[in-house]
Amino acid sequence: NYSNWDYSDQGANWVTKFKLCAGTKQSPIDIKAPTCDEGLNNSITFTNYDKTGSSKFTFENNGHSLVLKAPGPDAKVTLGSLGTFNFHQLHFHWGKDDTKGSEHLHDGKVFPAEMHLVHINSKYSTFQEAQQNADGLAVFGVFIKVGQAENTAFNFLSSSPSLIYEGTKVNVTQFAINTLLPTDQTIFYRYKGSLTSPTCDEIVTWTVFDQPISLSASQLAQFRIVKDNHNKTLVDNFRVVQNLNNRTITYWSE
Ligand code: SG4
Ligand code: ZN
Repeated sequence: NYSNWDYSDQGANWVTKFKLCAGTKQSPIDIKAPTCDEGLNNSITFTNYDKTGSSKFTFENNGHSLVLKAPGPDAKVTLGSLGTFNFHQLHFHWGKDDTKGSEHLHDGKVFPAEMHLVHINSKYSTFQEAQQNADGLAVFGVFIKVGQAENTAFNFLSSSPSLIYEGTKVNVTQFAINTLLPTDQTIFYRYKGSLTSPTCDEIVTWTVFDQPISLSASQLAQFRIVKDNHNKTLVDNFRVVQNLNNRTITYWSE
């Protein structure tokens, strides 16, 4: 299972136990907008992101995060010449309080939480196969800020009291995934990086949206009641930012 690493031992321990975590193309990073290259003629095409299915999502506590899993590869994204990627699951990273929680930073700014939508390259049939390849995954990152209003697209978070313990799960009626995204999905940053937790494989094309989404304070509180793989409150489940090294970030604004 997942109990052989913790967010609290990410300093020396991850690198000792999981060699890939010492790589030079690691995630997350601080996205410094002024240093980015300008991208051209690229767009994200969403398929079935607007569809409500008859099957169910499962929403589950895996001891490191809350994960909403798709029943099948219905929703997908095409990233121009990079190919088509099937939606697999989404999960969250959050802080103990609103001063921290996101994995990526935006010009040094941290957000209270971040949502990751994980997609598998359609040329691979399993996650394990994708994990062997540099073009295996496309993960979308969405910054989460605190807003006044409840975000009704995230009503499924209200089932977190049933997900206190690692391994617990509930069914959620399938809804259109695009309701979770920022209203403007045409402004984003892209770079090549890694999974942000062990085994830190450098297999991810990251797309981080410029616009944050909002959750209410009480919705953010719904993350902070669940417990981790040691039965401790699951908070601060984010990795610290990694060096950019010899990488470029590309910025798209239309
Ligand atoms: C968190 O540990 C999630 O719980 C994992 O989700 C996720 O693993 C991991 O972060 C790394 O993913 O998008 N942050 S990330 O780079 O998505 C994967 C599950 O294990 C493979 C389901
Ligand atoms: Zn993540």
